[in-house]
Amino acid sequence: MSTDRSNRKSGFATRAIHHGYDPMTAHGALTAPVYMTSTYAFESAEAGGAMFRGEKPGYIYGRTRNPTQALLEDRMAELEGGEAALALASGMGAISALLWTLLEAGDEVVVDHTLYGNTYYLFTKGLAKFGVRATSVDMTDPAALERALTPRTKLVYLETPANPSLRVIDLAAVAARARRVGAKTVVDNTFASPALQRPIEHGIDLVVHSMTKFLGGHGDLLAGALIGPKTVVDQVRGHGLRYLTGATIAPLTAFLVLRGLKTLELRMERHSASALAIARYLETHRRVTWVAYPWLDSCAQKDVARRQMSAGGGLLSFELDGGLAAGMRFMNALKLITRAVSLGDAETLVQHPASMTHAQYAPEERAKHGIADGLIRLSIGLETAADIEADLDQALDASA
Ligand code: 3LM
Repeated sequence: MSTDRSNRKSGFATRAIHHGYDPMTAHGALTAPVYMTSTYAFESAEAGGAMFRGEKPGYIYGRTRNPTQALLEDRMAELEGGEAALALASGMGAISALLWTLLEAGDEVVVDHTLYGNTYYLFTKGLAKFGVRATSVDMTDPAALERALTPRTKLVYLETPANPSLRVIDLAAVAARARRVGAKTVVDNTFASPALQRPIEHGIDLVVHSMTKFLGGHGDLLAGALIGPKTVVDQVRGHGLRYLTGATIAPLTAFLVLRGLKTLELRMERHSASALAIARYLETHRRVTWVAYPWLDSCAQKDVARRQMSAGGGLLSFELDGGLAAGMRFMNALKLITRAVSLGDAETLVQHPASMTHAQYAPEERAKHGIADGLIRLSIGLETAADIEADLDQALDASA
């Protein structure tokens, strides 16, 4: 079905529901088919050979491509405003397939100060084994990034808002500086999702996602994505996915992410509205020492956030008076809110980064990277906001 019946570009939600699929190509089925197949028949022996040589288009084998996956890829490229996309088995699958494809021994990468724990580990421990050097800088200060760039810098990598500190980084400022030394920029857009922020529109080259989170949206799958220039996406499919990782998304998982995308905009609006209300509530609570949320007036990067995001998203972090011990009592006193890692689900989730998602960092590294030991991260779900707030309220009282 064409989503563009006039010259006017369809809105985000319309494209998230319709882009790339015409029911008339599949017996009128409203929902796109799930192709549960590992391999594909060749019309002739010669045709198979031609497909392997890249002379004839078509599907060969399920590790690199499946029609349900292809629809998800078309839709993700459309929503992020990129030329092409690749869907993979997990966020870490997407990140590692990309890095292993683009980097080689002797290359340097510059990464932001605060990254998801396993991404940090991949850069500082994983890639180091293969001769790639990662330098970490505070990219909220573009001058610090500028000083760290060298002629050997191949990639500049960041998350914004960052996990778990919610620091916001100026995408256009990073893109401009990296371009001067010919380095590619990669942004992990998991926290915002394309409904709230599209890094490519700000000059960023490549976007990665953990689709496990807001894009899937229901806590029932693991998946990842990479969006960017077709040449790079093809290269990652042909190397990073095909033989460096084999991190293939399952057809049924691709279907579930497509289903999640249909309600993405609606969910992000609700996640953001509830998270802002709760961030404001926490900020005024006598037991809370500080709250990090991009849409708060107290956010140091609030102007940048408002320039490049359309709402603050569903994540917030805070610390209690009494630090770590008080935080643990608070988490254990929660009744509605679930103690669990991950984020972007319908359920509100709470976790302690220092001992959970960011336990990969050594304690002194966490301190250096702005991940306080007492920091608590909330992923605000889709429940009635007053119920989330009431649970926080009773747990804050109980943890005093
Ligand atoms: C978490 N994060 O709770 P998968 N990029 C970002 C992420 O937050 C994550 C990934 C990539 C969490 C998962 S921690 C044990 C649970 C910004 C994951 C990796 O491979 O799909 O999990 O994505 O913060």
